[in-house]
Amino acid sequence: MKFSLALAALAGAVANAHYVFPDLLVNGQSTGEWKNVRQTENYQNNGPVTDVNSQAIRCYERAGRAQAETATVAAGSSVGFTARSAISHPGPLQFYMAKVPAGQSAATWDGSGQVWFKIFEEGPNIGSSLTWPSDGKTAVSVQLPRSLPSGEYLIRVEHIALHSAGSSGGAQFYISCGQINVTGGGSGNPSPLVSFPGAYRATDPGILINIYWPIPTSYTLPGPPVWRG
Ligand SMILES: *[C@@H]1O[C@H](CO)[C@@H](O)[C@H](O)[C@H]1NC(C)=O
Ligand SMILES: [Cu+2]
Repeated sequence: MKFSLALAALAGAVANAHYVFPDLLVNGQSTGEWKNVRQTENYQNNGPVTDVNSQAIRCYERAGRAQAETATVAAGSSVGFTARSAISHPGPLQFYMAKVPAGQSAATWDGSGQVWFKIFEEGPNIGSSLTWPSDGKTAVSVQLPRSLPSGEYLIRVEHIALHSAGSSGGAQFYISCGQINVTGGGSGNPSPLVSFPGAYRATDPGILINIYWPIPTSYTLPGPPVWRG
């Protein structure tokens, strides 16, 4: 009994430092909690994904969740996510998107295959220590490229916590996927395309890294280069 109480207390302490991305933001306005965002496995305990080769690295969605709805968003709009309670670990922020294949819908498509492209990446400011612009934020957003073709997409937010990343498997991935229907888009050709899992290795220099000592003089974001539209 004492043992389980101690474990429960420990779990509580750890959960407080973790976070989830539950609400979609369209032009800064929340559309509701887990409404246009697929409910994640960690929706109660806020815990991270640590295995880059797991299915969870894609959207971390909870088996048996209620189906999310798809939000209509104009190309060029700001789309983002709330972070609950806040991004409380140091690390990079990235956004990816994947176009839903013809004949499928954002509500049910699983996001498999070499379909994901990166639309945003944010590394550290490097000085006498690394500082991360996302630190402490309760919401994060990105502008959708105006040349993005119209249609349904998954949009994936990813914050990688690097405080324990000096040993393999120590990086913590916080992920959500939103479902959007882009209107008024263009004729861009998003690339390069990667898969999740597949895009990352546990040994990537931006994933297996001691961010404290020796103080890094550079930082390499994991994944493909950003598609600039
Ligand atoms: C996406 O937007 C198009 C154009 O307005 C519309 O025809 C289609 O029904 C929408 N799909 C969804 C799933 O909202
Ligand atoms: Cu944490």
